[in-house]
Amino acid sequence: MTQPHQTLGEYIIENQKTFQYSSGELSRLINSIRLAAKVVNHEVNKAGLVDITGAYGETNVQGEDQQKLDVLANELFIETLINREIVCGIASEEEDDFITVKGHNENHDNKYVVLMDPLDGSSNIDVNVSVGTIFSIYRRITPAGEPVQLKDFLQPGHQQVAAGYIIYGTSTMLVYTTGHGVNGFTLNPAIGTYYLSHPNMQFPESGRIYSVNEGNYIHFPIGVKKYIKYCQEEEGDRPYTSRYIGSLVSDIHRNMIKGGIYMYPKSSKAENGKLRLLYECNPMAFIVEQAGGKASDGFQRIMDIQPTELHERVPFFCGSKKMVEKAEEFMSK
Ligand code: AHM
Ligand code: MG
Repeated sequence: MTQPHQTLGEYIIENQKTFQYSSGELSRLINSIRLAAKVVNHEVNKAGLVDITGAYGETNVQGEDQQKLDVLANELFIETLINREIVCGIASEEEDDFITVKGHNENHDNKYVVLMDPLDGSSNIDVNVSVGTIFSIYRRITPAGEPVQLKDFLQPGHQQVAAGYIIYGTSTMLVYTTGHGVNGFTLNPAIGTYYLSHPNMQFPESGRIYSVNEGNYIHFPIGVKKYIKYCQEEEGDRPYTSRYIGSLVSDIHRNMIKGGIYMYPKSSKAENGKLRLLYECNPMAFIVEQAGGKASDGFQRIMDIQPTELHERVPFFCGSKKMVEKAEEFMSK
């Protein structure tokens, strides 16, 4: 039962027994993400004070400008996970290839792999707009004891055992699921503790917000264009409100609380859209579905897609169930 002012630490311990395999390993893993997130939060918050923002001069594997805080967040999460010896592998949006991690006594006995986008929406940092961290956890499919392999990372999203995000916003929140609903914890920065502030988060079945980069409108498929026009029509509870931060975690977090749809469709400029299946879409899809929403590529469930490469991209539509269904209806025509 939820108690008032329950901390994340208490919640993790209390709910450990609900995991299918409750060896405590997953709890320790989530604990280390919680720790790294606090450090990243500290860095993000002081970004305006120290000369830490701005392009780092390198580009990441997708050829985009990488910013200093991306690099820092990436290092911090990887370091924490390696030091705690609780995963067998890590894949990150900021790394070309996956990282093999050795466990205690240099063995390969650990069971979990973590995939993450250490700092999503980082182009927003310079302008003091919310950014986020996204993580996704799977059990390895290759036998423990051997080094982790690519196939351990290329699992469809429905195999996730946990997923979550941290939103560095007006307050910092950690929202995650282990397949038993979604819970949100807010950081009290004065004492460095996360408290359960949003128990059992639920996506409203329908909503009145649509979130899409309309600057790409001309390049969208006809079905998407028609759905956007539908959102803007004067009828019933429409027109809907347009809200787009350009920071995936923030846009979805808001829509989960208020009701809405987030879209990053394919376009004539980018045939699979922009977002990455493994680091962004699958973890967000798991959370969205666990909160009663829906996530699709416009035609099929995101979490049923069999990944073929680490950095693959996929069109993404997620949010209130009825709204995503409506968008799919327009696309199927
Ligand atoms: P990033 O991983 O390089 O930060 O890109 C992902 C971000 C999402 O947070 C956001 O929803 C989207 O890119 C915005 O893209 P655009 O500027 O094309 O609308
Ligand atoms: Mg990203």
